[in-house]
Amino acid sequence: PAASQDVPERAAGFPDDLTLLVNDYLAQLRFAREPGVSGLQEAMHYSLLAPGKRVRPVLALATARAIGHDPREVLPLAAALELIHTFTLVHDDLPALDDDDLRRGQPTAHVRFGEDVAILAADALFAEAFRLVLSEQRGEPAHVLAALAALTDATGVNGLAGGQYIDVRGLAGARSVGLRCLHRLKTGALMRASVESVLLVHGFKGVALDEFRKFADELGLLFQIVDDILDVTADASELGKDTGTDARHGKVTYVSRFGLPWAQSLAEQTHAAARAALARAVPDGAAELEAITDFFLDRTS
Ligand code: GRG
Repeated sequence: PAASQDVPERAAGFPDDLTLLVNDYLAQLRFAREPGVSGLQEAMHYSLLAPGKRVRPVLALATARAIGHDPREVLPLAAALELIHTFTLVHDDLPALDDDDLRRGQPTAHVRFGEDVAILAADALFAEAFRLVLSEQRGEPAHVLAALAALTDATGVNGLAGGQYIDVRGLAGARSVGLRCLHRLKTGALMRASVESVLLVHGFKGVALDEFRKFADELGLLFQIVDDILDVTADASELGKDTGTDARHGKVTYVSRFGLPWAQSLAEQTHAAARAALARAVPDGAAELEAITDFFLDRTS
Protein backbone atom coordinates (compact mmCIF):
# COMPACT_ATOMS: atom_id res chain seq x y z
CA PRO A 1 0.00 0.00 0.00
CA ALA A 2 0.96 3.65 -0.47
CA ALA A 3 2.27 5.73 2.45
CA SER A 4 -0.33 5.97 5.21
CA GLN A 5 -2.01 9.26 6.07
CA ASP A 6 -2.73 10.64 9.53
CA VAL A 7 -5.81 8.97 10.96
CA PRO A 8 -8.13 11.54 12.54
CA GLU A 9 -9.63 11.01 15.97
CA ARG A 10 -12.79 8.86 15.94
CA ALA A 11 -16.07 10.77 16.21
CA ALA A 12 -19.00 9.55 18.33
CA GLY A 13 -21.16 6.60 17.14
CA PHE A 14 -23.48 6.18 14.19
CA PRO A 15 -26.25 8.84 14.24
CA ASP A 16 -29.10 6.83 15.74
CA ASP A 17 -31.52 9.77 15.70
CA LEU A 18 -31.27 9.81 11.90
CA THR A 19 -31.75 6.03 11.73
CA LEU A 20 -34.94 6.43 13.77
CA LEU A 21 -36.21 9.13 11.41
CA VAL A 22 -35.61 6.83 8.44
CA ASN A 23 -37.18 3.79 10.08
CA ASP A 24 -40.29 5.75 11.12
CA TYR A 25 -40.67 7.15 7.61
CA LEU A 26 -40.23 3.74 5.95
CA ALA A 27 -42.70 2.11 8.35
CA GLN A 28 -45.52 4.47 7.42
CA LEU A 29 -45.12 3.97 3.65
CA ARG A 30 -48.13 2.32 2.00
CA PHE A 31 -47.92 1.29 -1.62
CA ALA A 32 -51.08 -0.66 -2.46
CA ARG A 33 -54.27 1.17 -3.44
CA GLU A 34 -56.20 -2.00 -4.43
CA PRO A 35 -56.99 -4.88 -2.03
CA GLY A 36 -55.91 -7.31 -4.76
CA VAL A 37 -52.27 -6.26 -4.44
CA SER A 38 -52.03 -6.19 -0.64
CA GLY A 39 -50.04 -9.45 -0.80
CA LEU A 40 -47.48 -7.76 -3.04
CA GLN A 41 -47.25 -4.87 -0.58
CA GLU A 42 -46.67 -7.42 2.21
CA ALA A 43 -43.71 -8.84 0.30
CA MET A 44 -42.36 -5.32 -0.30
CA HIS A 45 -42.63 -4.47 3.40
CA TYR A 46 -41.07 -7.83 4.35
CA SER A 47 -37.77 -6.98 2.66
CA LEU A 48 -37.86 -3.23 3.18
CA LEU A 49 -38.62 -3.21 6.90
CA ALA A 50 -36.22 -6.04 7.83
CA PRO A 51 -33.42 -4.70 10.02
CA GLY A 52 -30.91 -3.21 7.59
CA LYS A 53 -28.32 -0.69 8.71
CA ARG A 54 -29.92 2.13 6.65
CA VAL A 55 -26.50 3.54 5.82
CA ARG A 56 -27.55 5.10 2.52
CA PRO A 57 -30.60 7.07 3.76
CA VAL A 58 -28.77 8.06 6.96
CA LEU A 59 -25.88 9.29 4.82
CA ALA A 60 -28.38 11.39 2.86
CA LEU A 61 -29.92 12.89 6.02
CA ALA A 62 -26.49 13.58 7.51
CA THR A 63 -25.49 15.35 4.29
CA ALA A 64 -28.56 17.59 4.62
CA ARG A 65 -27.54 18.46 8.18
CA ALA A 66 -23.94 19.11 7.09
CA ILE A 67 -25.14 21.84 4.71
CA GLY A 68 -27.41 23.41 7.33
CA HIS A 69 -30.77 21.90 6.38
CA ASP A 70 -33.34 20.01 8.39
CA PRO A 71 -32.84 16.31 7.48
CA ARG A 72 -36.61 15.78 7.48
CA GLU A 73 -36.81 17.88 4.29
CA VAL A 74 -35.14 15.08 2.31
CA LEU A 75 -36.86 12.04 3.82
CA PRO A 76 -38.59 11.04 0.54
CA LEU A 77 -35.24 11.09 -1.26
CA ALA A 78 -33.53 9.20 1.57
CA ALA A 79 -36.29 6.59 1.65
CA ALA A 80 -36.04 6.18 -2.13
CA LEU A 81 -32.36 5.23 -1.69
CA GLU A 82 -33.36 2.47 0.73
CA LEU A 83 -36.13 1.23 -1.59
CA ILE A 84 -33.63 0.99 -4.45
CA HIS A 85 -31.05 -0.69 -2.23
CA THR A 86 -33.62 -3.23 -1.00
CA PHE A 87 -34.67 -3.96 -4.59
CA THR A 88 -31.06 -4.81 -5.47
CA LEU A 89 -30.69 -7.07 -2.43
CA VAL A 90 -33.81 -9.06 -3.38
CA HIS A 91 -32.56 -9.50 -6.95
CA ASP A 92 -29.02 -10.28 -5.79
CA ASP A 93 -30.33 -13.12 -3.60
CA LEU A 94 -32.32 -14.83 -6.37
CA PRO A 95 -31.31 -18.33 -7.58
CA ALA A 96 -30.20 -16.84 -10.92
CA LEU A 97 -27.73 -14.58 -9.10
CA ASP A 98 -26.24 -15.41 -5.68
CA ASP A 99 -28.93 -17.92 -4.66
CA ASP A 100 -28.92 -16.99 -0.96
CA ASP A 101 -31.33 -18.18 1.71
CA LEU A 102 -30.79 -15.60 4.41
CA ARG A 103 -30.79 -11.80 4.30
CA ARG A 104 -30.97 -9.31 7.14
CA GLY A 105 -31.41 -12.18 9.58
CA GLN A 106 -34.49 -13.67 7.91
CA PRO A 107 -35.28 -15.96 4.96
CA THR A 108 -34.69 -14.20 1.65
CA ALA A 109 -37.73 -12.87 -0.22
CA HIS A 110 -37.82 -15.72 -2.76
CA VAL A 111 -37.57 -18.33 0.01
CA ARG A 112 -40.46 -16.69 1.88
CA PHE A 113 -42.75 -15.72 -1.04
CA GLY A 114 -41.48 -17.66 -4.06
CA GLU A 115 -39.33 -16.39 -6.90
CA ASP A 116 -42.23 -14.93 -8.87
CA VAL A 117 -43.52 -12.71 -6.05
CA ALA A 118 -39.98 -11.78 -4.92
CA ILE A 119 -39.14 -10.48 -8.41
CA LEU A 120 -42.38 -8.50 -8.57
CA ALA A 121 -41.92 -7.06 -5.07
CA ALA A 122 -38.40 -5.93 -5.95
CA ASP A 123 -39.53 -4.40 -9.25
CA ALA A 124 -42.35 -2.60 -7.45
CA LEU A 125 -39.92 -1.21 -4.83
CA PHE A 126 -37.73 0.11 -7.64
CA ALA A 127 -40.66 1.90 -9.30
CA GLU A 128 -42.06 3.18 -6.00
CA ALA A 129 -38.68 4.75 -5.21
CA PHE A 130 -38.97 7.05 -8.19
CA ARG A 131 -42.66 7.72 -7.56
CA LEU A 132 -41.82 8.73 -4.00
CA VAL A 133 -39.31 11.33 -5.12
CA LEU A 134 -41.54 12.66 -7.89
CA SER A 135 -44.64 12.96 -5.71
CA GLU A 136 -43.26 13.70 -2.22
CA GLN A 137 -39.86 15.37 -2.46
CA ARG A 138 -40.16 19.13 -2.01
CA GLY A 139 -37.82 21.54 -3.77
CA GLU A 140 -37.49 23.55 -6.95
CA PRO A 141 -38.67 21.23 -9.73
CA ALA A 142 -35.37 21.58 -11.61
CA HIS A 143 -33.44 20.64 -8.46
CA VAL A 144 -35.67 17.64 -7.72
CA LEU A 145 -35.18 16.45 -11.30
CA ALA A 146 -31.40 16.85 -10.99
CA ALA A 147 -31.47 14.73 -7.82
CA LEU A 148 -33.61 12.17 -9.56
CA ALA A 149 -31.19 12.07 -12.50
CA ALA A 150 -28.32 11.32 -10.10
CA LEU A 151 -30.36 8.54 -8.49
CA THR A 152 -31.29 7.06 -11.84
CA ASP A 153 -27.71 7.19 -13.13
CA ALA A 154 -26.55 5.29 -10.04
CA THR A 155 -28.89 2.40 -10.83
CA GLY A 156 -28.24 1.94 -14.55
CA VAL A 157 -25.49 0.57 -16.75
CA ASN A 158 -22.94 2.92 -15.14
CA GLY A 159 -24.13 2.01 -11.65
CA LEU A 160 -25.76 -0.93 -9.91
CA ALA A 161 -26.86 -2.85 -13.00
CA GLY A 162 -23.45 -2.42 -14.65
CA GLY A 163 -21.65 -3.42 -11.45
CA GLN A 164 -23.78 -6.52 -11.12
CA TYR A 165 -23.03 -7.39 -14.76
CA ILE A 166 -19.27 -7.18 -14.08
CA ASP A 167 -19.86 -9.39 -11.07
CA VAL A 168 -21.92 -12.13 -12.75
CA ARG A 169 -19.59 -12.28 -15.74
CA GLY A 170 -16.56 -12.54 -13.46
CA LEU A 171 -14.94 -9.49 -15.08
CA ALA A 172 -13.52 -8.05 -11.84
CA GLY A 173 -10.53 -10.32 -12.28
CA ALA A 174 -9.87 -8.98 -15.79
CA ARG A 175 -7.03 -6.47 -16.02
CA SER A 176 -9.07 -4.18 -18.31
CA VAL A 177 -11.97 -3.96 -15.81
CA GLY A 178 -10.78 -4.66 -12.28
CA LEU A 179 -12.05 -4.80 -8.75
CA ARG A 180 -12.14 -1.04 -8.33
CA CYS A 181 -14.51 -0.64 -11.31
CA LEU A 182 -16.78 -3.39 -9.99
CA HIS A 183 -17.14 -1.68 -6.63
CA ARG A 184 -17.37 1.85 -7.98
CA LEU A 185 -20.47 0.71 -9.85
CA LYS A 186 -21.96 -1.94 -7.57
CA THR A 187 -21.51 -0.27 -4.17
CA GLY A 188 -20.00 3.15 -4.78
CA ALA A 189 -22.58 4.59 -7.18
CA LEU A 190 -25.49 4.45 -4.73
CA MET A 191 -23.28 5.71 -1.90
CA ARG A 192 -22.27 8.67 -4.05
CA ALA A 193 -25.90 9.31 -5.03
CA SER A 194 -26.84 9.33 -1.33
CA VAL A 195 -24.65 12.41 -0.86
CA GLU A 196 -24.94 14.00 -4.29
CA SER A 197 -28.74 13.86 -4.64
CA VAL A 198 -29.22 15.78 -1.39
CA LEU A 199 -26.84 18.52 -2.54
CA LEU A 200 -28.58 18.68 -5.92
CA VAL A 201 -32.04 18.94 -4.38
CA HIS A 202 -30.76 21.94 -2.42
CA GLY A 203 -29.44 23.56 -5.60
CA PHE A 204 -25.70 22.85 -5.28
CA LYS A 205 -23.80 22.99 -8.57
CA GLY A 206 -20.29 22.62 -10.03
CA VAL A 207 -17.24 22.86 -7.80
CA ALA A 208 -19.31 23.03 -4.62
CA LEU A 209 -20.19 19.40 -5.30
CA ASP A 210 -16.71 18.13 -6.10
CA GLU A 211 -15.24 17.68 -2.61
CA PHE A 212 -18.45 16.01 -1.48
CA ARG A 213 -18.20 13.64 -4.44
CA LYS A 214 -14.60 12.79 -3.54
CA PHE A 215 -15.71 12.17 0.03
CA ALA A 216 -18.59 9.94 -1.08
CA ASP A 217 -16.35 7.96 -3.43
CA GLU A 218 -13.80 7.25 -0.69
CA LEU A 219 -16.67 6.30 1.61
CA GLY A 220 -18.07 3.82 -0.93
CA LEU A 221 -14.65 2.24 -1.36
CA LEU A 222 -14.16 2.06 2.41
CA PHE A 223 -17.54 0.36 2.83
CA GLN A 224 -16.64 -2.28 0.28
CA ILE A 225 -13.15 -3.04 1.59
CA VAL A 226 -14.58 -3.49 5.10
CA ASP A 227 -17.36 -5.66 3.63
CA ASP A 228 -14.71 -7.91 2.10
CA ILE A 229 -12.82 -8.05 5.41
CA LEU A 230 -16.00 -8.91 7.35
CA ASP A 231 -16.73 -11.60 4.78
CA VAL A 232 -13.78 -13.58 6.11
CA THR A 233 -13.51 -12.37 9.73
CA ALA A 234 -17.13 -12.24 10.93
CA ASP A 235 -19.51 -15.08 11.63
CA ALA A 236 -22.35 -14.81 9.08
CA SER A 237 -25.05 -15.76 11.60
CA GLU A 238 -23.75 -13.01 13.87
CA LEU A 239 -23.87 -10.54 11.00
CA GLY A 240 -27.48 -11.38 10.25
CA LYS A 241 -26.60 -11.02 6.58
CA ASP A 242 -26.60 -13.44 3.74
CA THR A 243 -24.79 -16.64 4.56
CA GLY A 244 -23.36 -16.86 1.05
CA THR A 245 -20.23 -14.79 1.43
CA ASP A 246 -18.42 -13.49 -1.63
CA ALA A 247 -15.53 -15.74 -0.63
CA ARG A 248 -17.81 -18.80 -0.72
CA HIS A 249 -19.14 -17.70 -4.11
CA GLY A 250 -15.55 -17.73 -5.35
CA LYS A 251 -15.63 -14.00 -6.17
CA VAL A 252 -12.54 -11.85 -6.26
CA THR A 253 -12.42 -9.59 -3.18
CA TYR A 254 -9.85 -7.18 -1.71
CA VAL A 255 -8.93 -9.92 0.77
CA SER A 256 -8.71 -12.80 -1.72
CA ARG A 257 -6.68 -10.63 -4.11
CA PHE A 258 -4.30 -8.87 -1.71
CA GLY A 259 -4.55 -10.65 1.66
CA LEU A 260 -6.10 -9.58 4.96
CA PRO A 261 -3.30 -7.33 6.33
CA TRP A 262 -3.11 -5.40 3.05
CA ALA A 263 -6.91 -4.99 2.96
CA GLN A 264 -6.92 -3.75 6.56
CA SER A 265 -4.21 -1.25 5.78
CA LEU A 266 -6.07 -0.08 2.67
CA ALA A 267 -9.22 0.38 4.77
CA GLU A 268 -7.30 2.61 7.23
CA GLN A 269 -5.89 4.69 4.39
CA THR A 270 -9.25 5.01 2.65
CA HIS A 271 -10.84 6.10 5.93
CA ALA A 272 -8.19 8.81 6.33
CA ALA A 273 -8.72 9.94 2.73
CA ALA A 274 -12.49 10.11 3.26
CA ARG A 275 -12.06 12.18 6.45
CA ALA A 276 -9.64 14.50 4.63
CA ALA A 277 -12.06 15.01 1.71
CA LEU A 278 -14.89 15.64 4.17
CA ALA A 279 -12.81 18.25 6.01
CA ARG A 280 -12.30 20.04 2.68
CA ALA A 281 -16.02 19.78 1.81
CA VAL A 282 -17.18 21.06 5.22
CA PRO A 283 -14.30 23.02 6.78
CA ASP A 284 -16.37 23.83 9.89
CA GLY A 285 -16.95 20.12 10.56
CA ALA A 286 -19.90 17.78 10.08
CA ALA A 287 -20.33 15.61 13.18
CA GLU A 288 -22.72 13.04 11.69
CA LEU A 289 -20.78 12.55 8.45
CA GLU A 290 -17.58 12.17 10.48
CA ALA A 291 -19.29 9.58 12.70
CA ILE A 292 -20.59 7.67 9.66
CA THR A 293 -17.11 7.61 8.14
CA ASP A 294 -15.69 6.21 11.37
CA PHE A 295 -18.50 3.67 11.60
CA PHE A 296 -17.71 2.47 8.08
CA LEU A 297 -14.20 1.57 9.24
CA ASP A 298 -15.11 0.17 12.67
CA ARG A 299 -18.38 -1.66 11.91
CA THR A 300 -18.65 -5.33 12.75
CA SER A 301 -21.76 -6.05 10.63
C1 GRG B 1 -30.37 -1.56 -10.48
C2 GRG B 1 -31.51 -2.19 -12.62
C3 GRG B 1 -30.76 -2.61 -11.44
C4 GRG B 1 -30.48 -3.92 -11.21
C5 GRG B 1 -29.96 -4.45 -9.98
C6 GRG B 1 -28.98 -6.97 -8.41
C7 GRG B 1 -28.28 -5.75 -8.89
C8 GRG B 1 -28.68 -5.15 -10.18
C9 GRG B 1 -27.29 -5.19 -8.20
C10 GRG B 1 -26.85 -5.75 -6.91
C11 GRG B 1 -26.03 -4.78 -6.22
C12 GRG B 1 -25.66 -5.27 -4.86
C13 GRG B 1 -26.37 -6.42 -4.22
C14 GRG B 1 -24.74 -4.64 -4.22
C15 GRG B 1 -24.35 -5.05 -2.86
C16 GRG B 1 -24.05 -3.85 -2.11
C17 GRG B 1 -23.89 -4.15 -0.66
C18 GRG B 1 -22.57 -3.83 -0.05
C19 GRG B 1 -24.89 -4.65 0.04
C20 GRG B 1 -24.93 -4.77 1.51
O1 GRG B 1 -25.34 -3.53 1.98
P1 GRG B 1 -25.53 -3.23 3.52
O2 GRG B 1 -24.40 -3.80 4.30
O3 GRG B 1 -26.84 -4.08 3.84
O4 GRG B 1 -25.80 -1.77 3.67
P2 GRG B 1 -28.04 -3.75 4.83
O5 GRG B 1 -28.81 -5.04 4.93
O6 GRG B 1 -27.48 -3.31 6.15
O7 GRG B 1 -28.85 -2.67 4.17
